[in-house]
Amino acid sequence: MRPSFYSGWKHVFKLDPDRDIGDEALEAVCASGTDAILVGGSSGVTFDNTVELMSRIRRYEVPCAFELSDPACGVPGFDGYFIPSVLNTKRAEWLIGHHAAAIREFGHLLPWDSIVGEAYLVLNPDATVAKLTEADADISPAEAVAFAQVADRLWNVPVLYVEYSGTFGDMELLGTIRNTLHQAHLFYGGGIDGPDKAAQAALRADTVVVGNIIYENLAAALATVNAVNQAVKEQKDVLRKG
Ligand code: 1GP
Repeated sequence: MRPSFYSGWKHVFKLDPDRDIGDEALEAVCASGTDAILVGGSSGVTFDNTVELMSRIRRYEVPCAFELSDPACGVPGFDGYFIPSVLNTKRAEWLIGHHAAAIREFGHLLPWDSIVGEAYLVLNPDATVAKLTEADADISPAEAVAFAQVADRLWNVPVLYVEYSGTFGDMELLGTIRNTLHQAHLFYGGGIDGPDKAAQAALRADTVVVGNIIYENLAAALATVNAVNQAVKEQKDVLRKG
């Protein structure tokens, strides 16, 4: 059976171990009513800064998962682990090579019951993750949908993550991708700077990921929790009545 610890998440905050967050802000984030905290970052993530952030988040009841992209940062104690692959990378190691090498070495240590594969579709060429993985982010909507279908239909990935990190994405494309998905759970992240954009994304993705704005405008970040829940509720009401 696949792990499904993430299946009810509508809203998550993503915290970067390589960025500073004060105790008060962290408490506000963890007690905000978000469904989970996702720990991860594209650069500067180490075992030590991951342990430190996890132990601070662990003071609160909110579920906490980790995007594990470097086996050297395999910190135990999270509620779940996502192992990312980049669908549209030009370099095979970011799709499968690093994963195979890590499993060869550490596979016997991995808590498989709480590990989920996460297929990233990186669509902002300026994002750090796009540069790091040499993702071919300037692709047409039809190509993006095709990548999503490979992940969903051919590979049966549990999670498809449409990643626009740093900029707000094409909501029409996100909706199209969602409509083509057969089984994958859809994460959306990128450029959500307040309730309006959070609500738009919530109408199209299963889980909305809010990152950078936490560090820039905490009040706006916190307002996204209610916006997502409200949008999901209104959508359900419409579907029920229709
Ligand atoms: C980053 O998708 C997340 O991996 C969130 O993006 O930082 O732009 O909110 P932002």
